[in-house]
Amino acid sequence: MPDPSEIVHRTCPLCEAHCGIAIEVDRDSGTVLTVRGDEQDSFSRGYLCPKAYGLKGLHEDPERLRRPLRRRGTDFEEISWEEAFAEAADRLREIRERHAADAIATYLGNPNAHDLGAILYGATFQKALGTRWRFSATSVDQLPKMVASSQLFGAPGRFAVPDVDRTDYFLVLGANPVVSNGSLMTAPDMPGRLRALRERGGHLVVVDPRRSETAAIADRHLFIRPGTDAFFLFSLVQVLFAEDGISLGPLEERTDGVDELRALARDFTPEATAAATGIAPDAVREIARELAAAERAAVYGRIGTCTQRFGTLASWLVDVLNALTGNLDSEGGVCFPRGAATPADDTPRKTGTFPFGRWRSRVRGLPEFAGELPVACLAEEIDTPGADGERVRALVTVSGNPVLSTPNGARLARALGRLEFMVSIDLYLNETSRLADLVLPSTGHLEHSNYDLVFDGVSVRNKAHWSPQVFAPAPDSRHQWEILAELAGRVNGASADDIHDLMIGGIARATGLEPDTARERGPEQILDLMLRGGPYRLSLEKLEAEPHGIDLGPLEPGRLPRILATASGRVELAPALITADVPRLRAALAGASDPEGLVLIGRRNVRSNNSWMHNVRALHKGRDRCVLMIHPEDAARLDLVDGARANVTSRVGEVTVPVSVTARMMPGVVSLPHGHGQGGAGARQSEAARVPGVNSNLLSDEADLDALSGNAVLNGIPVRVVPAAPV
Ligand SMILES: Nc1nc2c(c(=O)[nH]1)N[C@H]1C(S)=C(S)[C@@H](COP(=O)(O)OP(=O)(O)OC[C@H]3O[C@@H](n4cnc5c(=O)[nH]c(N)nc54)[C@H](O)[C@@H]3O)O[C@H]1N2
Ligand SMILES: Nc1nc2c(c(=O)[nH]1)N[C@H]1C(S)=C(S)[C@@H](COP(=O)(O)OP(=O)(O)OC[C@H]3O[C@@H](n4cnc5c(=O)[nH]c(N)nc54)[C@H](O)[C@@H]3O)O[C@H]1N2
Ligand code: SF4
Ligand SMILES: [Mo]
Repeated sequence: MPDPSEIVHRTCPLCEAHCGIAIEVDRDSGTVLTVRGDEQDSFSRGYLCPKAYGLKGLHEDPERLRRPLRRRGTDFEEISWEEAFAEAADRLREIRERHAADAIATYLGNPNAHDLGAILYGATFQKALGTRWRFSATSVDQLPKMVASSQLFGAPGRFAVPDVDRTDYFLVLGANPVVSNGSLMTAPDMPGRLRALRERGGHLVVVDPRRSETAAIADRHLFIRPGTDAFFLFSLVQVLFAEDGISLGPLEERTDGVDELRALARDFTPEATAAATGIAPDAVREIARELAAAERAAVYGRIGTCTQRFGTLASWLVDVLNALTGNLDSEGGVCFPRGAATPADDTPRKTGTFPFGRWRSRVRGLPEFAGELPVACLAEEIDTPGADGERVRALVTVSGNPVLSTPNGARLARALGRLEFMVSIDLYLNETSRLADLVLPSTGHLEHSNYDLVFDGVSVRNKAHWSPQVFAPAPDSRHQWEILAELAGRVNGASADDIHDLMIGGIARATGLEPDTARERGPEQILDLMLRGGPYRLSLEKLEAEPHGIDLGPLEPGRLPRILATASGRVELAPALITADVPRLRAALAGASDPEGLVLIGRRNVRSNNSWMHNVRALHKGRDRCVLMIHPEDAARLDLVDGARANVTSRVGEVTVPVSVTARMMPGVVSLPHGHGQGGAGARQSEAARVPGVNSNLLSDEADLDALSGNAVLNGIPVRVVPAAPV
């Protein structure tokens, strides 16, 4: 008997690290035998985290949906794809005609960014609907960083990425890459890379209200009061100016706003901000001096610095510090990666002041950015009465679970129940899709090919890695891009092929190249054209020949002048949109928050991915991870002991959870992970629902935003904690 097992090499699509993996499969049974790290992948060198093995569980999960479902009362019935597409398109068209294009909202979740087909066709699908009411996980994530980049560098997607393999000094705020494996910083094996940094004599400094897994391996950890990073960062800037620590390096000639910054930072002395941040003035001065003295340093902030009240100011100040210390666009500092599927000529096609607030949400007047509105206002756009054409009546969710992932999930779930029509493109019947009229499941992660298009743009090394399909798709199934193309076509009386031809035509014109017609219509044909038109003149064929990926070298310093898209053609260190928010920060310093009150922050767990993958038993089993961490002094004051249950209340909701008493928390701060609370009538994830935990976004407040960007505040939520009544 021939051995039916075979090893397929590709990348793991589950998080931004995109580790190279070797999947051993049994072709006869269509099952995964093993998932290993690919030792020959020059980027990930065999690293993987426990989640990668979850690919097997996901592929084989009997509760993963394979066929379209239609709501029937409180349950669902399977229907054919033709019925599903016809019904979705008819209802959407009808709502658009009766009300307005803006009566249909869309919500794109995080996994879209990890799927080539979804990236390419998702944007086209949204355009085809013609709505301006577009929402996504961006506004519970990196929106502040995008607003900051748009003003500093002229483009929202130009992220300065830490050159982590060559830096000597790494200052990390509000990120826990040892667990999350890095974000807006694609770097497989962050634990190994941080170890290597220390082994070569470098320093890792972590600023976090919790002694996180990353803080635990750092040279220095500073507790910070949640939401006060902008104060701390401004103090660093103030010290740099006061002590002549500024040195912009080669970018000096291309940078504006330095004098304005000096003036803005003047009052934020370490003494003035210490009470708010909880960081002693001496510590601030030491860090400022170390940053200035380090040959090569990188400052990096992520979820904790974005999803807070001053998210944009904090994100901006992170890059300001990189610039002022000569580390922007510099080896071992922060750099701008160059993706293989980006235009070879990367001088910006459009320059100017990046637009902001071209339209506003109906109820609260929140600003549009890059074509989207903040998701914190989705519920009110549905549940607030309004005239025809003014109110959201229908919703399409694409790989998203906003009921668990966005603020005030309870209100959102109620609002979704009031829609005239809702479609969810999702792999599962979960807390969101269970409220839909139609659920359209796409093929599983191993049933389609992939390319990490988005994450090439934030990678700590330039590289290109093709991921072939591992298994043939289940019979009569549809890829995500096929679903999106079909719907995009049908709502406008066109075909999926028309949609594809339109897309590829655009890229052919931009690159001056002809598509490879030997390849079928679809994302592969489009990617091939993008690669051939890209800076390394690759092609899909060349990628297919390199199963362990192609290393395109370290980050290139000195790229920024060429790619700057600001109106001035210079780095705008003090852009008007952002500096206009500084008075709000100053006012907050004057009225510093109630030090007696507790505030809630979030965390991630290495065995799950936001709100999903909880149905994979191999990952989900074991102890309950949805516990409230609290400092011993706070626990004693509140009469809570380890393992006891507590009621946690915020302005908008209440949950009851077990507590874990630990000195790893800063006093006055409690931590609860997000992405838990699975279940609800109609949901079909029995393993997840076995130990569901609670939805931390029942506590996050849809009214509490980073006022500048509209991003949700998911860290620093005022809460009251009391012992729960015995059950
Ligand atoms: N309190 C709090 N809330 C948070 C955060 C936090 O730190 N604290 N983090 C925020 C962040 S950073 C993010 S990115 C968001 C995430 O928010 P979302 O993107 O809304 O939620 P996910 O939990 O990622 O859910 C992904 C959904 O996609 C489905 N899915 C997975 N893969 C595929 C696929 O290939 N095709 C299809 N069709 N469906 C698929 C899953 O079943 C699941 O329903 O959550 C945010 N919410
Ligand atoms: N295992 C696993 N990996 C993941 C995910 C997952 O759910 N599970 N999600 C993926 C996604 S979508 C993303 S966006 C990334 C996010 O990746 P990271 O940005 O690394 O996110 P977290 O792990 O939530 O770490 C945020 C840290 O900020 C701290 N923090 C909270 N509030 C503040 C504050 O006000 N100031 C400061 N300085 N710190 C604060 C928290 O204590 C926490 O340690 O992770 C990705 N990787
Ligand atoms: S860190 Fe884990 S989940 Fe992320 S890509 Fe690597 S193996 Fe996959
Ligand atoms: Mo995220």
